[in-house]
Amino acid sequence: MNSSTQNQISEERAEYYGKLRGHSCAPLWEHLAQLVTPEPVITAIPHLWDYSKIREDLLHSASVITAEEAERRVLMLENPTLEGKARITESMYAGLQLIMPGEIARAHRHSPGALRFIVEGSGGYTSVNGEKTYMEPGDFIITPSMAWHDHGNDGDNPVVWMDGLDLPLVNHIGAMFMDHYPEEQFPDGQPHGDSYIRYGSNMRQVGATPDRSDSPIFSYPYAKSRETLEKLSKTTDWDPYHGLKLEYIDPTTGGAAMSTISTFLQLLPKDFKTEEYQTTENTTYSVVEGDGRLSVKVKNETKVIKWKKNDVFVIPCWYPHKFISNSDSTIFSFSDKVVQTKLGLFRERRGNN
Ligand code: GTQ
Repeated sequence: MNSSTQNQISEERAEYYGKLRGHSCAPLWEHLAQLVTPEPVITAIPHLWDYSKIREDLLHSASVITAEEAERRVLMLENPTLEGKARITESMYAGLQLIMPGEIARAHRHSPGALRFIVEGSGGYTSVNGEKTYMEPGDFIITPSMAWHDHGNDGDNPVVWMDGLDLPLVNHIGAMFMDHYPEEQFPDGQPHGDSYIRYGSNMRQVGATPDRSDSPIFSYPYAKSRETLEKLSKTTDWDPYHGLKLEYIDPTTGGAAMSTISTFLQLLPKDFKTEEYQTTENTTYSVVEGDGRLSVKVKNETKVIKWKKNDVFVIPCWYPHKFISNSDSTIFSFSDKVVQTKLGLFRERRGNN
């Protein structure tokens, strides 16, 4: 084919494509290779937020805006490649929320589900449908889709937690709803700890059927989960890819505690090195105790990310990675695994073959 015939074809095609655009159509054959790829092509990158550095920015926010004015005074953690998109990974949102003593973040509800993972401070609480739950560092709290919730701080020091929401997923689908409660706070209903008493002892009242798709337990206290990890570590083999990793579950179903977000707490003992692992999960981590490194392959280069207490870091879909701990470490994490599993999309690769 000589070049003038080729030019003629491309001109002909360009004209044809232009006409297609006018009819809201497009030629798949020009896009197929970018659309359907042999392996995931991910924009988000592995990244770490150093808490010792952003803590100052976060505390500064208290002098810039009140919780009342902000409604939620949160620094969003945006993946560097997803700037302006309110995403820490393609599917999940994360932020650090600050409540100063005496402040109240007013009651609202929304279709995205949310979790809180407490980073520092005592005396903070979340009220979920009128059940007040006080929160301590390391506690994991659920505010299910469309549950009324407000936050406050009855203590003497700033309280900080990580918010994790399925906001990008809900936004993508479009099923976004939000209401403000007419009062600042939802009226007190059940006493503090009620849901834990009802559902936290592997028993339930005859005839009791929880009416939602998330765990009826709002709060999973760290003291209990940490003790479980400690005791299990004496009797259980270490998983070469995860150390000792426990998933928070809904005690009424045995499934994930939240319907759209998987949540985990894992223990890596001092000097533990995990084997290379790759997963379609998009995972956000919050370090509770200890320090170590993450070795992650980004386009054939190995990037080393150092993590320590209170840092947040992300490993998006399909980046091969290994953990190396310097000291006994516990790490909380949340991901979209439960959604991927329900859709039949979850994949993992253990080892490097
Ligand atoms: O606490 O309800 O980080 O609605 C983002 C949206 C927290 C919350 C966020 C929210 C909340």
